[in-house]
Amino acid sequence: MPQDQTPETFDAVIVGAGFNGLYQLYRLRQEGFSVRLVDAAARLGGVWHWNCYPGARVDSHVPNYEFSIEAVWRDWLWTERFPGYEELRAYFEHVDDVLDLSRDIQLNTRVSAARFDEQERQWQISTTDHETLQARYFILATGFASKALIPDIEGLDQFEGPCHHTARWPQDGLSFEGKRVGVIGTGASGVQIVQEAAKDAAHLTVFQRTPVTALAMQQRKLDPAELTAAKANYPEVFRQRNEPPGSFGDIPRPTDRALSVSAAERQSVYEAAWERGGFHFWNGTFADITLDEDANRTSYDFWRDKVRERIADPVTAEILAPTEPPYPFGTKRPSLEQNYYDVFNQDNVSIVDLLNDPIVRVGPNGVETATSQHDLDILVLATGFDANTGGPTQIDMLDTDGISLKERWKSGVDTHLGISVAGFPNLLMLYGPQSPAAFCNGPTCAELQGEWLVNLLVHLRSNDFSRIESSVEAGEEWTQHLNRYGAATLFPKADSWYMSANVPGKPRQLLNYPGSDRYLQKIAECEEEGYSGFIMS
Ligand code: NA7
Repeated sequence: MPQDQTPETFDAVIVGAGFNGLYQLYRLRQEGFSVRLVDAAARLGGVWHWNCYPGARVDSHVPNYEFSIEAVWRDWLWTERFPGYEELRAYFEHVDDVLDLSRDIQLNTRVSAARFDEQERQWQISTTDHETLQARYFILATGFASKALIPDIEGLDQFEGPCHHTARWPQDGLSFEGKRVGVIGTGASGVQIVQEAAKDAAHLTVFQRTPVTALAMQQRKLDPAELTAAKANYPEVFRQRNEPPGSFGDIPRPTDRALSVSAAERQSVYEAAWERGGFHFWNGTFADITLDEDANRTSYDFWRDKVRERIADPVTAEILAPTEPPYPFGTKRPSLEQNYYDVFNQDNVSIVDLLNDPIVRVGPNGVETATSQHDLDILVLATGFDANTGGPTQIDMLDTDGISLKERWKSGVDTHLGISVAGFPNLLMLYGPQSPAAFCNGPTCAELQGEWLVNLLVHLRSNDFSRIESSVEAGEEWTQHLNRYGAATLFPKADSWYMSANVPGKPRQLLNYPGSDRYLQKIAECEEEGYSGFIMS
């Protein structure tokens, strides 16, 4: 639309067509708000549009990673316990069909900037196509993994073959068959793509900086009859998921401490969790795994021994699963694997330990490390994200003093409840920095934090308020609370993206609230106190 025409005006503009943005659209519309949802991607699904590399799949098992809305789950059958990106994309189409969302969604549209008009109490939101939208409330549902992290490696742009970040994978695919493939990075994306590339690459070289503590996925095909029968219990499963402690309805929160039971009992708890697969081993063993170093060590040792028995070469085993923990178990996100450790026994797969043999540069033909040249046809960057803050700060937004959000957060993030930033009136975030985000299953958070936000907007409307802003003090208090809370855990001991430590120069700070139940309590208290920390007018 030409700039001189009057922009379309909405009660709310939402950015992001993942679980959070879609739920918010669905619910706000039900409450009678006019809403437009905008997403840069060509389809719904958020990360599942961008992450279409071979092997991309979710790490939450069925039925956790889906909406608890009966009209949506009733007729939807997953085929695998941990669905892959194609099936997830189909699920989002199903959600769209059932909830009739697309009529209020604008795809292929990237929001570039936003300014708050104090007079009108509205956000003016600009897109890269020079369109402007107006909205009273500007809601960011940009997720924690929307800005890919391209590593700063000398000569990376000189590489002559295809070179792609996993989250910017070509939508029409890329074959590894008969190619010499290099993968930099061994987080969840690296693990998944390595398993696929090992199948048909002529040679696969994995460049590992920090070992991942990948857990047995225990993937399996789902039988439609079995799944249909299981739905009889879905209301209860989702009730458990959506009530404290929440997150995964079928992983009961453990209460025992690891060292308060006998070694034999501990071993059997670990074995059982391992057999159940997925995050059971991370979240479902003992209460103090991410709190106490001695307890933590017992889980690391179990993991290490479990993994090492599958790796033939002792040197490779020490690189992949070192005798001493590289960081406390579980303080970097444990990926899920199917045959990750086995592929290193194949003749066509090798690993480079970057801690001892760092990358010096990338050249036209491959990667040069301190000791060797690795010739490659394809280079994969599985190097992760500018997590948590990358989404919001990609939008050029100014606070009431004219300072950009990016500038404001250069020295550290300061939000109220991970939802609002002082100086940015009527800007609200879902799944944002300093909320549980990556510690809370996406759809669960979308529904629980999402409902809270819907209530807030209804409250503002019924009180004839048109402006809401959190106070500076509330932001400082929340940051201190989160820092204190985090300091009582082992999370600060790892250089993880939870700690913002994966991006050079980013202030070290825990950006995900470790405890979705406690968080839910906090936002409920805020609401009960008439939205404490917020100034409404
Ligand atoms: P992650 O988990 O951030 O993994 C990124 C990997 O890339 C990790 O192994 C990093 O090593 C490595 N990395 C990053 N930069 C470099 C450079 N410059 N050189 C070598 N290696 C590097 O991202 P994923 O995409 O795998 O997963 C993200 C999450 O999204 C996932 O857990 C799901 O929850 C969804 P490091 O550990 O920093 O030493």
